[in-house]
Amino acid sequence: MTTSLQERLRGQLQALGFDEVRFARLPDPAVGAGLDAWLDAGYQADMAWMAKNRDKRQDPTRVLDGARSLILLGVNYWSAPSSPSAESNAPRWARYSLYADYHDTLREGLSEAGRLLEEICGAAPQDYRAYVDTGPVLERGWAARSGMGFTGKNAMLISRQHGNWLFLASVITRLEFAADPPIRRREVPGNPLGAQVGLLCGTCTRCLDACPTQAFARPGVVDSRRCVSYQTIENKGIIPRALRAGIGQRVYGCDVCLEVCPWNRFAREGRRLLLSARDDLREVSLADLLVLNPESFARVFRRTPIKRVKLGGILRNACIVAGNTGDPVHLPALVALAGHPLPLVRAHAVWAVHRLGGGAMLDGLRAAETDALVRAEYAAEDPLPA
Ligand code: B12
Repeated sequence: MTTSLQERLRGQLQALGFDEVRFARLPDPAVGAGLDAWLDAGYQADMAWMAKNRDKRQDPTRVLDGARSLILLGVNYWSAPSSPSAESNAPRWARYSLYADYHDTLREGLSEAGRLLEEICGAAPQDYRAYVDTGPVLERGWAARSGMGFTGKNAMLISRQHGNWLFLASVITRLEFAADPPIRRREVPGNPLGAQVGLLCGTCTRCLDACPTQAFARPGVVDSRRCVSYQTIENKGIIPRALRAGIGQRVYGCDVCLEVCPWNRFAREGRRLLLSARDDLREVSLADLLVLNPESFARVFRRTPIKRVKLGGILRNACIVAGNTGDPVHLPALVALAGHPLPLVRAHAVWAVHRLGGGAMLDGLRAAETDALVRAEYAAEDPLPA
């Protein structure tokens, strides 16, 4: 590709709403070097799909035969914090979830990107594949390789312009583009990820220290089993009792290791050309969440990423948050949830009721409980035979 065509493409993609547009050349085995160790340690928890396409994830040319380049795209989703909710125990949402589902909105941008590749660079539709999250591509590693930023000790791709508030997307293509250089190469001895982790972090360890569940196995390496983001979003089952207090008020995802990063001082409000804010979600109170039913769940969370955890998941998380408030005002709603049709919800409601000192309110339900997981929660609270 000539430099002028590559730069024209970059400019048009930026105009479309991609704040960062960078290029990398394939292959580069260094990018996938840490994946085996991560999977072998079991850090993917129950995300079996992470191990399934291991070879493809390590080498995008196995995803698209004859691929020569990757286009790495970043969308700034930072927006200044709005005034805090009047409710002191308001549920906290991962910042990214307060937008219409980025998988949908960025996908529209990616189909435009495909059209530009065809128009400007003469690509045929079979010459490229575009992904946001959805493909077996190590988006952060490749983004670091292309110099979009560096991999922080918090494992995030940190940009010097945007901090860690970038959504990433990628296009694998058979076209040949000139690679953008990584920020700087440096080996970090003893780090299994090899290159570059924490490159511009200096001695800062704020993210590692702030993690409420000690999820970092080492700098740059997240053990999903301990990560609040994994537990509240990806885990479909019981959340380990030992982690529940650390979840605090986080009802969906966790931004602690992002929020504390000093590089965010450079972040500026995004253009949001490819995003659609859902500020209405900030108004949803914990009390609202605890009485969600299938209809209200579908209505409130329509088109957001939160819908993926389904009603049972959000009620489960809300029970934990309610238990963590220490506020007995939530007891009536929690006792009602201890009789919910889903055992997953009942189990966490039982925990929360006990945590708020209302165990005696469950005597009738306890006697009638038949599900083994829920009975285990009763037994854990009160070791007398259930
Ligand atoms: C699985 C997954 C998770 C899992 C596991 C997280 C993890 N640390 O791997 C869970 C559910 C826990 C999770 C949580 C979150 N996630 Co997530 N997640 C993914 C997903 C689908 C795959 C990540 C993956 O491959 N992990 C495996 C490990 C081994 O890979 P890795 O950490 O990326 O490390 C590699 C590189 O860093 C590389 N490397 C490091 N430095 C360098 C330098 C050079 C030069 C080279 C060559 C290579 C290299 O070595 C490693 C191995 O190859 C990606 C989307 C995608 N397809 O990439 C989104 C993604 C990583 N998640 C994202 C987000 C936003 C989050 C959350 C912030 C959500 C939230 N608020 O709750 C948290 C953050 C947790 C954290 N600190 O990592 C964004 C990150 C954007 C960014 N700026 O970094 C992504 C890219 C989604 C997207 N399309 O925007 N996530």
